[in-house]
Amino acid sequence: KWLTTSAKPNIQETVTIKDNTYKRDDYTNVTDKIISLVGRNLHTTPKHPLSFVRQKIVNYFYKSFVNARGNPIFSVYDNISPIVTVEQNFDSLLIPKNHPSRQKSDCYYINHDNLLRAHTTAHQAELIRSGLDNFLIAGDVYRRDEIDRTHYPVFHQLDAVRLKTRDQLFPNDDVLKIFDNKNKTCIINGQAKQDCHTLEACKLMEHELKSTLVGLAKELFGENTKYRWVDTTFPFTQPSWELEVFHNNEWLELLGCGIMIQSILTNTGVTDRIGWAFGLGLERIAMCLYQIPDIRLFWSIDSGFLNQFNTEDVNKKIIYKSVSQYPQCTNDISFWLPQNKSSPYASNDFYDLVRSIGGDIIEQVMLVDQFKHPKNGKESHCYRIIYRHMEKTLTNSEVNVIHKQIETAVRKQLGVTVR
Ligand code: FA5
Ligand code: MG
Repeated sequence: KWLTTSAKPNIQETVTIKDNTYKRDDYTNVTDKIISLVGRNLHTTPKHPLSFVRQKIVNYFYKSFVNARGNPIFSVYDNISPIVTVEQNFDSLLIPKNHPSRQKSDCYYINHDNLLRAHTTAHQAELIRSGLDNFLIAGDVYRRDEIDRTHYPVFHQLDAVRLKTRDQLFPNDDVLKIFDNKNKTCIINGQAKQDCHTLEACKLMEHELKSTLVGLAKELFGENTKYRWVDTTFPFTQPSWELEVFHNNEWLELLGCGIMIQSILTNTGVTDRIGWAFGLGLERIAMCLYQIPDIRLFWSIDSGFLNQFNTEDVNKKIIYKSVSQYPQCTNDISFWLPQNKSSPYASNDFYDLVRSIGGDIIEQVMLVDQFKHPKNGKESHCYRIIYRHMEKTLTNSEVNVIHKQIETAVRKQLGVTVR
């Protein structure tokens, strides 16, 4: 008896995700609600809209890049565990130690060393090290963020990497080179190429990357799709761009991309290739393609949603028909923030708590008022919580029960004083 109890791990000191157990520490902020979503694999669920979008993109790459025998050259990884190390998610991509994307307020950390990946780019270095030149990675990614119709703490990304040797980049040419050590910084259209690359290698890669992605946008949204390139920066590419498409009268950011920073390749042992890479979000594309109004719907197990995608044909034109919009219920909550300087209050902690308790009936949480008392310096926040069920009308008393639970939980767990 004595033996069995002492051999059991203390539940409070560990986190268990998909049969793996991790030690908790002061970095642990992953919630039970989030853990419950690990392994749903919507991107590979048959007849799911996110799976259709993944298949359409994979098919486009299969047909666009073939070898001399007509076989696809891209391989696809869509089943890699989302539990990654800090090294995979950040260090291997040269993301600086003080970069905001590493903050506890933005990521779901399991502990100091492990987190739920914040992008599928987390796997690019290990796949390159394993010897691959052309691959796609699709998977679920986890970010602490605001709550509204286009943001959910779990969404899905698809990344691509393509590496080319000198001979592949400049076929039938003996003179042109990828690398040039003497070359100085060179600014093209406001963006510097990497010093180690020749201008012609960088430009040729940019051209293949951009024409591939414009081709993809047209494949998904139609030949007449309006698009534009926007300069941006990522720690792991240079130059870097975002592709935006014009949809429903607004510009929508589809993806980020660029020429891979050369030292990412040399760190994996690749010294003779130049690479391009991109990462896109599957939800945004699916929301446009099928006119799905709210990102929570992808998680619905209601037949009213799923039956509308009940087809074997990934290219079938489907327009989602709203199962009539059920009414919203709005309820505000105001509280004084704790004045503990060592663990400062973060809105994302509140958003997670609301999501943990209210689940998918939380449509949106807005910070509607902030106030600092002029005399005692105490700060208060007022949030508006919008409740709406996707499949039925919520009653006031149902909402009140949950709202009360939220009040109790914020008082206990965040140390605030509800006003
Ligand atoms: C990245 O995640 C980079 N890893 C992309 C990348 C890969 C750049 C390789 C260069 C080379 P970003 O955070 O911007 O970048 O996200 C990429 C795409 O994911 C966005 O363009 C968007 O389509 C989608 N996305 C980002 N955040 C969300 C969100 N909260 N909800 C839904 N989709 C999102
Ligand atoms: Mg972005």
